[in-house]
Amino acid sequence: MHASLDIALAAEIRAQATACGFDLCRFAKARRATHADAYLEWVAEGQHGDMAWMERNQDRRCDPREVLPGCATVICLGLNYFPGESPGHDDYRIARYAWNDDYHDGIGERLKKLDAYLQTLGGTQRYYVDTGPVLERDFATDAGLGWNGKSTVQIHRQFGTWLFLAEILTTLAIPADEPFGDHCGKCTRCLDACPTQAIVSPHRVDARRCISYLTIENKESIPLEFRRAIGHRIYGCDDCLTACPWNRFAQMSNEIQFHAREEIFRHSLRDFLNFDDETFRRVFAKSPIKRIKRHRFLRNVCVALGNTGTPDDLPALQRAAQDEDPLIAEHALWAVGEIEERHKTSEA
Ligand code: B12
Ligand code: SF4
Ligand code: SF4
Repeated sequence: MHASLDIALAAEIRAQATACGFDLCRFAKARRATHADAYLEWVAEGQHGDMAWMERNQDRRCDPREVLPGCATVICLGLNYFPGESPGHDDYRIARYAWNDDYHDGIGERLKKLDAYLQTLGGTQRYYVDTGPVLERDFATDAGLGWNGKSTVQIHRQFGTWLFLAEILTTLAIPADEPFGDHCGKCTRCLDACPTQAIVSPHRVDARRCISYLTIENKESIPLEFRRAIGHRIYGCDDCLTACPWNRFAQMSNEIQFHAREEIFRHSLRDFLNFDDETFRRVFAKSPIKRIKRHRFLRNVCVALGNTGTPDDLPALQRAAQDEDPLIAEHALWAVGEIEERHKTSEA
């Protein structure tokens, strides 16, 4: 194809991506991921913890051409989800991406629309948001959709860290964009801010130490060594994001769907202990929090209560310590012990 036609095609696809509701659209050449070896090492060292799906399909994850034969371009898309500051009290913290609806649903719809358009151009596509076998941040970095911060979070000069990523693998050959370059400089704020020292070196997170992993992906008991550091975070963690100076440019997302849902912030930690399955499913309908189910959510609530609770919380926790779910019972018992110990120390 003639070069100017290529450029016109790229501009047209970008315009369609904007029309579908994406804030950013850049192009990377489909090839073996630049930092594929970093991923292979990460898995070989067991830093993915129990996320067994990160071990599978390694060839596919390292190279989009293994996912889509004939793949020529990775279309990298970004969506600003910044919902602003916490709408209510600070009794508990929830990672910003979970302040409202699950992004997988809304973004999936947009990708479908863009795919339909690309089909009219003769392209064959696969599209993903989060759950596909794609090293999303590596291709975003190649495409100049921001850069990969030392926290491993993808940062954009206009939106800071508050970006969801998605991509479309396509057989269409679209001219690749230039990388933006690394703009972290000498800063180490994210490494210093991490409560569990999970950013073990620049661009490397040991998921087993990360509060996002411990409170969301981890299905088991939370290891004792991390419980106090979790503080009052009950779902995910944003500390390496909020620490990032590039967020001074962050702007509220245009999507109301990502703004804080009041219902999620209306409760006290202790209230959550009274949630039965039905209440849990109603309050967290469409929210990503629903994904961890009541028992893992209450596990997290017990840890937060253990760290911040007072003797007034003891009766509710003692009841939870009798819960038929052993995960809840064990964490509630731990919380009782922590509050009693703090109380004894403060009385002495
Ligand atoms: C597994 C996973 C996790 C795990 C592991 C995180 C991790 N750092 O690996 C856990 C559960 C801990 C997690 C946490 C979070 N996650 Co997550 N997660 C993923 C997932 C599914 C795979 C990531 C992966 O492949 N990890 C393996 C490692 C090796 O890859 P990587 O961290 O992406 O690292 C790449 C780059 O760092 C680069 N690289 C490596 N070394 C170097 C060196 C240099 C110099 C450069 C330039 C690049 C570079 O190459 C690596 C391999 O490609 C992606 C979606 C996807 N399919 O990519 C979402 C994703 C990364 N998560 C996301 C989010 C929002 C989060 C949280 C912010 C949620 C929260 N608030 O609680 C935290 C952030 C924690 C953090 N510091 O990363 C977003 C991030 C968006 C963004 N702007 O970066 C993604 C992209 C989902 C999405 N589609 O939007 N996550
Ligand atoms: S999300 Fe929290 S625990 Fe995980 S690396 Fe960032 S600051 Fe550390
Ligand atoms: S806090 Fe500093 S080092 Fe970390 S990602 Fe942001 S700019 Fe880079």
